[in-house]
Amino acid sequence: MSPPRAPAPDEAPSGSLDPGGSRPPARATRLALYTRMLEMRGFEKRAYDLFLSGLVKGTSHLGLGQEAIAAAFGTAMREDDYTFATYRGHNHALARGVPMTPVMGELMGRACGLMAGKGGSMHLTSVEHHMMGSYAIIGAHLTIANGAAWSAKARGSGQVAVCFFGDGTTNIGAFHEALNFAAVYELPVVFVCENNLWMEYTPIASVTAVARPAADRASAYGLEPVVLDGNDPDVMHAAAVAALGRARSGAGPSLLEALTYRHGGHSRADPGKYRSDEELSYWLGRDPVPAYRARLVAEGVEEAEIAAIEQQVAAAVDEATEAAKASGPPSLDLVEKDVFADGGASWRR
Ligand SMILES: Cc1ncc(C[n+]2csc(CCOP(=O)(O)OP(=O)(O)O)c2C)c(N)n1
Repeated sequence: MSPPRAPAPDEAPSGSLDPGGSRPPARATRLALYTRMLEMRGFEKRAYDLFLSGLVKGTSHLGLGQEAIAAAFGTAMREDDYTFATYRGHNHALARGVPMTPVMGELMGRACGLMAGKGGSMHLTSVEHHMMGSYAIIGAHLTIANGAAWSAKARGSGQVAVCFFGDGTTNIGAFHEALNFAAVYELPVVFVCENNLWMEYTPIASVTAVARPAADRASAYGLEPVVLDGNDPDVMHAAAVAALGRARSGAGPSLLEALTYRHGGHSRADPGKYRSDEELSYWLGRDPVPAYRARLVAEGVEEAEIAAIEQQVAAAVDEATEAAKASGPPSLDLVEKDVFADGGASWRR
């Protein structure tokens, strides 16, 4: 059997959560979307350079190319809505307003890091910003997002939990359990599948029974199938507004499949050579950052205004880099703080 071909975004089916034909966001929102995407792009490019110069320790997974999804949700969410992300979570932390310096410091294992330099790239959490963690175990956080959503529902707080995950996650049992549970209890949760066509080194299409790994499973849980152009910030923003509104109104969960592509390999040590030049150049031609810049200019935003944003973001990335470099390693006193082990492994008994 030949594997199903991944659909191109323009083949996407539409559901009522699909914002096709909706009006573009207001000018200020569009500038915010561009600014956020630039911050993510500048931050992660710098993180990669710091890795090459030996300053970023441990592994890291970049979301270069996938920025439109995080930026759209970060811009559309209420300040107290919850974010749950995977190990590919730098963009989602920045999208919630976590400042660059603690994120950069965390990647570099410095005392100024978000987790005091002890967690690294895959463990970014800031309860203050309602960034409820980046999770390394595939699928585990969908059920945790349900817990946050259930709590919000019980408290009547109006908060929504948004849970981001990759296409490979749709073949994990926890994905199906979480979708069923959320649908049965009508939880205020939005599940966002960032379908970048690849799992770790495996094309999702080669190991999945359906062509659209998230959307084609939606009807099993009474949900609409929605496939979106995940590289279009306007489309993603409209979809985020619709799904958040649906959750907040008590209508229950949504499952969105956003088609996108990671420009690099799976993790920092992977050059991603298993992908064809043709595929890579197709998706580099759909890079959301320059495409959105061109759209803004074509629609009347002054070059000077855009250039000022670009300068501001570049300066912020430099500042965060220098601040993180200037910070020392975590203090030894922290070694036994925030860990389960008590030194005697009594929890095993
Ligand atoms: C339960 C579990 N199984 C296997 C792994 C190993 N693993 C790490 S990343 C990955 C691929 C995940 O692909 P996808 O969900 O598409 O996310 P992406 O990396 O594309 O963002 C796998 C299998 C894991 N972390 N957790």
